[in-house]
Amino acid sequence: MNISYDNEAGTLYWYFVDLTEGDAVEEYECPVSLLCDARGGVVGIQLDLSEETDTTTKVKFALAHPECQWQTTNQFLTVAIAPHASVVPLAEPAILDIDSEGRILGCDVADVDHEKKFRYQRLEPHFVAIEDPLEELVALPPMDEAIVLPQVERAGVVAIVGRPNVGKSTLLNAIIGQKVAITSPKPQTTRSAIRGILTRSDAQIIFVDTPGIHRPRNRLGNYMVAQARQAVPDADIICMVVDITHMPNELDERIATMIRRSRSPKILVLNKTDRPNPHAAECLAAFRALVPWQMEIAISAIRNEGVSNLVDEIVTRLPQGEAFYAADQITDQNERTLCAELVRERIMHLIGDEIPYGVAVEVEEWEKRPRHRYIRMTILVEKESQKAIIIGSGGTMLRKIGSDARPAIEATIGEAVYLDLWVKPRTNWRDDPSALRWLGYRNE
Ligand SMILES: Nc1nc2c(ncn2[C@@H]2O[C@H](COP(=O)(O)OP(=O)(O)OP(=O)(O)O)[C@@H](O)[C@H]2O)c(=O)[nH]1
Ligand SMILES: [Mg+2]
Repeated sequence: MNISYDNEAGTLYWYFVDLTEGDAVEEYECPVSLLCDARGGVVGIQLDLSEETDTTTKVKFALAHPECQWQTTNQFLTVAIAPHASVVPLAEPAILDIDSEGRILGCDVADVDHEKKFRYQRLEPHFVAIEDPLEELVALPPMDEAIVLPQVERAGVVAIVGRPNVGKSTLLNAIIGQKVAITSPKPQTTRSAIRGILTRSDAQIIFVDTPGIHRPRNRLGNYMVAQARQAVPDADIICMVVDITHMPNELDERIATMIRRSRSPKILVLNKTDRPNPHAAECLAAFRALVPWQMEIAISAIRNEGVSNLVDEIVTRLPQGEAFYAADQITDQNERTLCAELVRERIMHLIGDEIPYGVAVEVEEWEKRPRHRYIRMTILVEKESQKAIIIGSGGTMLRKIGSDARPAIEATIGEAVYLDLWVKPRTNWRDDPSALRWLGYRNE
């Protein structure tokens, strides 16, 4: 295996063989993710070959060095030097080098963010110098400090599932004590599974907040529901959150059917108990009948009532195990994603009707300047007419979105921020596979 990193160009070169000039005769672009360990160090890459017509041949011929574990599932080629804890999709595709027999020799991955999380220390023993003197291999910054994992008796993953708008993300934030997931009165706010990590002296719990399970009407919806479904089999404990002020509907029944298949303990979380509810007894009986629950607990996520009891009950049911994350890590999302989400949250709150469902926000620039961090984001909408609504007359709405989001962003990154928002239409992006991939809405 032959790995190098050009610090200046921010490009990672990962070759499965020792290349000689002329070996590669063809190039091919494909989506790529970095595989990271619990500390955010890069330990592998994952190439998405699903769009390549001749994938099977190429995968069959993919060469692997004895040191790397490699597996191909669902048209993914995964190459790692150590077990990974998270998969981080990159915006830029990987460029694959293919030889005359169609074998993948390796790839280069541009635009790799090395500033904070994605460090290359674990790869360093595999690094080789780049021979071309013009492409000097710059020494990598060392990790700030060795991260010590906390000593705990129990550790595990808890999936938080439920239909849209029942308060799953509000619950996650209450548990973690900080905003790690955006919330809004509109259903389908959460789009991707989000990890919130709670470390106590006795246990580390990795909560996975999931998108509300609904009937999808586009590819984005398919992605969201798949994200929720995927969280269930991986979970050591499943919390189904319900809104106790409503009777269970067909979606609750579908979710119940899905979680019944799991052998993990299942907890019924009855949320919104702060609301008046004359039919509470009836609703409770109906929810109890859905699944053979290990326990049930009534909470008000918004008032943080019953939440610590829920956490205590979860800890007693966690398997014994070692911590996975450093004690101060509270989420697996990177700062940029979280900041883009905070802008989307403001849009969910400020803009009516269907428009927010067709909005995506991406960070285009993230630059440290003398007095502040300059952050440029694009708000993607589906139509020109929606662009006008987001901007508002004389730009008032866009300014309002920015001024509402900025304090939350500053609190998250701990720096003064200059937020520069732009709006761009991209027709029907929610059904456009390449746009979805670009925005990071793709399943592993
Ligand atoms: N009254 C009351 N409202 C709550 C409570 N928990 C959440 N909410 C509100 O319910 C709405 C939906 O909350 P979210 O946390 O975004 O719900 P979600 O289940 O994550 O929704 P999706 O991400 O769309 O699946 C928001 O307006 C919350 O403020 C609660 O305990 N009581
Ligand atoms: Mg949510």
